[in-house]
Amino acid sequence: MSSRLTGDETALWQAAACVLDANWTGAATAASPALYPHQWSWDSAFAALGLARHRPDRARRELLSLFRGQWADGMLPHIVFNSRLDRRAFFPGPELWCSDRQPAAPRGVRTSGLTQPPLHALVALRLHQAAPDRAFAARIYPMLAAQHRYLAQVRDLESSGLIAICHPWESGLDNSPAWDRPLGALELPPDAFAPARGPRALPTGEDYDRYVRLVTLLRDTAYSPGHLRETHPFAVEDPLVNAAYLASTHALAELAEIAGADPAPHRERAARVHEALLDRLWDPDTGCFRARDLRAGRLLPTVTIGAFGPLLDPELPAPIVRALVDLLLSARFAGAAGYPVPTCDIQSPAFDRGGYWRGPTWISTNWLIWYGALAHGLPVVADLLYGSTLRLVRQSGFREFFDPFDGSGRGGHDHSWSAALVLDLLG
Ligand code: 9WN
Repeated sequence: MSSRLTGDETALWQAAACVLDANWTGAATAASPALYPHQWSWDSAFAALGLARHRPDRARRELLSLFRGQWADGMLPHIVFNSRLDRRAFFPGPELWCSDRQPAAPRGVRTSGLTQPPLHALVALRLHQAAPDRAFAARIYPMLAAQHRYLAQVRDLESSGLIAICHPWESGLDNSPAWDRPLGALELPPDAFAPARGPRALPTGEDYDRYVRLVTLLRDTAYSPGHLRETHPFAVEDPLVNAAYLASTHALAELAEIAGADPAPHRERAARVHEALLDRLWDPDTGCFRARDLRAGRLLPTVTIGAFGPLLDPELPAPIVRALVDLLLSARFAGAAGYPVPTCDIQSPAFDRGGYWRGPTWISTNWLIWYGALAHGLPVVADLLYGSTLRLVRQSGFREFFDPFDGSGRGGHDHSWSAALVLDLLG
């Protein structure tokens, strides 16, 4: 804990550290004790950032434990199931994915068959910068390189440089209005049915049937690259996912140097992703980034929090940075929300202040924008994000998400990334 914290900040720091301690399973951090008792991929990356401030040895174990779930083709799954938990602890559990029947999946650990925003190399580099450990860097580098190889070889569906998600869950922003069109276009078989899920039901109904339908299509084709490229109905290049990929590709180049490997291929890839982000996802007419639906061949209409993801690109041209800041501070986002940043444009008909990723403010997305703003030398934006994020947890605790107008807490309690990222913010 930093010695320059005020008494109030010290109390917040200690409360956040308690949440991470309580959610530690012995090898990893449960994303949320009651709702998400397993290890989720991007949650784990965020948890590691908090652990680095609190228990650095656990931060490294967190990442290594996640990579136990890595498939032989490099795919890093979005859930690594805790085998000690009852199989009813979470739906959908391991049975939906059948990883035990996939030749590429690891033995002895059950996982999902999807991935999530690849923030891990960025986080591994930050761990190294906070407490240099060459042996850890050398150990994790090949795993990260394999993850990135998989993304470049299997997920760059149009050889554009950008990676595609093939399920809303892969974005981390499950029910974001960004996915309404491609999800709505998905045909459901007449008997589609998804069982009710565990202790809460968000999102539900037809959306959920579609999520399960997409998994079924992937699983029944053995998660094959050919199916993804040619026929899978949901294929989207998302600005937030690709910005995370870009930031991690830069970090991977630095980790390669630390590990004694060649950074050049990562630098080349980063240059390509940067170009493709601008060419394919920047919409000059509306002055913002949008996700691209590869199946329909067009940009998706709703402006969401994903639009700000490219602030993670260190080479984003200054006029574009300015346009993003204007949008962020406008009445469509932070300008109208008492507790920014809402996850959807407030003026969009799809905005829903309580609707999970359709409006509420989340600590994870606030942290990403804060981090990008700092890197671009935008202290006003960074301070706004820092202040509003701490206000949220002071007022409502380490909740899963928050009402963007009154800051009330929603969803799960003691959510790991809400605690971890507050530790990182407090420094
Ligand atoms: C699906 C664990 C995860 C987060 C996601 C969040 C939610 C799962 C769900 O919880 O997703 O993977 O069942 O809704 O949307 O970002 O990683 O916290």
